[in-house]
Amino acid sequence: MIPGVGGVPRARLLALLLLALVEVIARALGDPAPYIAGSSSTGSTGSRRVDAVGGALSTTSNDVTSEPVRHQRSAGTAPPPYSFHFAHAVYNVSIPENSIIKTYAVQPPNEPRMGLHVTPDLEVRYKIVAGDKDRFFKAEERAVGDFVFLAIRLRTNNIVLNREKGDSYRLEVKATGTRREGKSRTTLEADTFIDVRVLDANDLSPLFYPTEYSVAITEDTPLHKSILHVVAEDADLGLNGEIYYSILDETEQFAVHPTTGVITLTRPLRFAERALHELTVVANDRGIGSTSRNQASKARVKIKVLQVS
Ligand SMILES: [Ca+2]
Ligand SMILES: [Ca+2]
Repeated sequence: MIPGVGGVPRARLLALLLLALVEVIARALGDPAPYIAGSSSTGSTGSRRVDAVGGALSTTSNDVTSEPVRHQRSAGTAPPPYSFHFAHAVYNVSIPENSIIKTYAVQPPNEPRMGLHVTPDLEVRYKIVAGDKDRFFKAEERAVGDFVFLAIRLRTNNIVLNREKGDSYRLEVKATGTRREGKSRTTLEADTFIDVRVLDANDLSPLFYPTEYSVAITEDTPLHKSILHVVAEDADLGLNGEIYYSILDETEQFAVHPTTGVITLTRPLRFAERALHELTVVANDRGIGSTSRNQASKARVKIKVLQVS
């Protein structure tokens, strides 16, 4: 039997002891390490928290991960002060050439969103301050919650982006945040760069230069010998500018190499049968989605046959 102490009833003392025992068991089950390693007295609570901050941040236990927060708050650490800045120094966007007015440039997938975190009392404006001397682009702001998105779009001035003239632009964008309190006004500023890549459209046709060719060869010219080299060019990018040559006329006498433009003899020549051959060579690009402006280009080729005595 446990006697009463200092006038405290025996039943109440028993209840208090039981409660203390339950608490010790509960702590030991929930977070056993400090109790195994250290003393079990209530004085160990402070050092237990320090242990959690110093060494147990990577664990997934709810008890342990909540400890650093309580510790930081008790130490009086304030959250970092608000800072008006872009999270990145450079952002990437792209836009197709020949896009119509007001077309928006788009970010590649998984890129960080462009814009600024703001406080509710800030009014934000974006402005392109450098890198756009032809005035193609406009910066726009769109506020969603506490984030003001930065969007880049084409102006309405009908100047058309031409990748063949300029395939990239580095825009410097300045953000201005204004805070009004009564008659006083505070202004904050931040800068970032936007790299704009202009995407190719297959808007050019191959062009022959020259457009007329003539050559004289003897009738005993060996088969598969190179006779002539025609050349066409297309300033588009990749397949849009890769050229495919073919002969328009039906002929078994000559062939043109599809990618080099070299014309070769494929049947023996006979001066007595034909002294002059005329061909039309066509150049197409290999791009898809050709526009109506994009047409095959043609060259005239004259091959004179010389008699062998
Ligand atoms: Ca082309
Ligand atoms: Ca193009």
